[in-house]
Amino acid sequence: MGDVSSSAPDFRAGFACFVGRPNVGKSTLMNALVGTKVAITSSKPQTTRRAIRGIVHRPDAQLVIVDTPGLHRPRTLLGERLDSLVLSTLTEVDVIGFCLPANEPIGKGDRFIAEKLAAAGKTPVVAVVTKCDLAGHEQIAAQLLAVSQLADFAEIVPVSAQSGDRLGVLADVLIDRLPASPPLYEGGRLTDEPEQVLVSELIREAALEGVRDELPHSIAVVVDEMLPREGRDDLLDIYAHMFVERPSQKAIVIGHKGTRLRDVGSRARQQIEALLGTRVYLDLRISVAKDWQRDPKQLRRLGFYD
Ligand SMILES: Nc1nc2c(ncn2[C@@H]2O[C@H](COP(=O)(O)OP(=O)(O)OP(=O)(O)O)[C@@H](O)[C@H]2O)c(=O)[nH]1
Ligand SMILES: [Mg+2]
Repeated sequence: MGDVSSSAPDFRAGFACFVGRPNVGKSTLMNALVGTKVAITSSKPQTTRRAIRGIVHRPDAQLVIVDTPGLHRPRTLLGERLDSLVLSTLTEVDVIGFCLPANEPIGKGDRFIAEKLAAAGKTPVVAVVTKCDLAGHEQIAAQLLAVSQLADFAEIVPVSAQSGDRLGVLADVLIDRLPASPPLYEGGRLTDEPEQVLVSELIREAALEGVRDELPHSIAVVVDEMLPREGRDDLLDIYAHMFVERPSQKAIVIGHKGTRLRDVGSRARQQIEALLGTRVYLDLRISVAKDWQRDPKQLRRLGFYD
C-alpha cells in the first residue's frame, strides 16, 4: 500500500474549458483567474467567438483555461460553427467547468448543455456557480441544490469573478483533475493568442459598447496589417476593418458625422496601446458584408472555418 500523500505529483499541467450559456460570465472568470484581460467581455450575449486560451501559473501547477463561446441552439451558420467549436473543445481537455449564474434559475438552455456534456464522455465536469456577488445567501444555497439535481458533477463551486470570492478554491478543484506533467507553456506567458487576434477582439469589444438588439452579433473585425511606422520604433500602424451585415447598421456604427466610429477607434486604441506597450495609430474602416453570419464564404474570410 502506497502512502497517499506522497503520491501527489510535484507538478500538474493541463487543460480546463469553461462552457455555459451565453453571458453567464465565462470570459470574465477566465480573465480573473489568469489575472489579466485575455478575452473580451460584454453585457451582450454571444461575445466570445473563439476558443481563447488563458494560462494560470502556480508554483505547483500550470492550468490552461480554454474559454469557449456560449453554447445555445444555433440560429445561423456562425452559431452552428461556434457550437461545433465548443463541442470539439470538450474532447480536448482534462476537466470541464460548466458555468451557471447564481442569480438566474436553471432553464432549458442549461439543460441543453447538461445533455451535451453527458453525451460528450467521461471528462469530469465541475459546476461553477458564477456571479455570486449578485445573489444573497439563500439564493446561492437554493442554486447549489438545484445545480446538484441537474447532473452528477465532480464538484460544485460557487464563485464571484467580480469580488474574487473562492477563485482560489476553483483553481484548486480544477488543478486536482490535471495530470502530472511538466509545464506546457513558458513561465509568464498568459495566452497563446496571436497579437493580431487580441487586437481585433479589443476593437470588437469597443464596438459592442452602446449598441443594441441584433447589432452586436452582426459586428466582425479583421486586422489586415500591423507594422511599425517607417523610421520609428515607438509607433505601430494598425489597419483594421469592421464588418456589419447591412447598410443601416453601418450608419448606426458610424454615428452622426462619424462621432461613434471615432469613439470606438479611440477606445480601442487605448486598450491596444496598453496591451502592446507601444503607441498605436489605428486606421479603422467599416464595410458591409451582407448577412455574413449565414454565408460560408464570408465566414471563411472572417476566420470561422468549418
Ligand atoms: N456582478 C458580476 N457580473 C459579472 C461577473 N462575471 C461576469 N459578469 C458580467 O456578466 C456579463 C457577461 O460576462 P462575460 O464574461 O462576457 O460572459 P460570457 O459567459 O463569456 O459570455 P459569452 O462570451 O457571450 O458566452 C458582463 O457584463 C460581465 O461584466 C461576476 O462575477 N459578477
Ligand atoms: Mg465570453
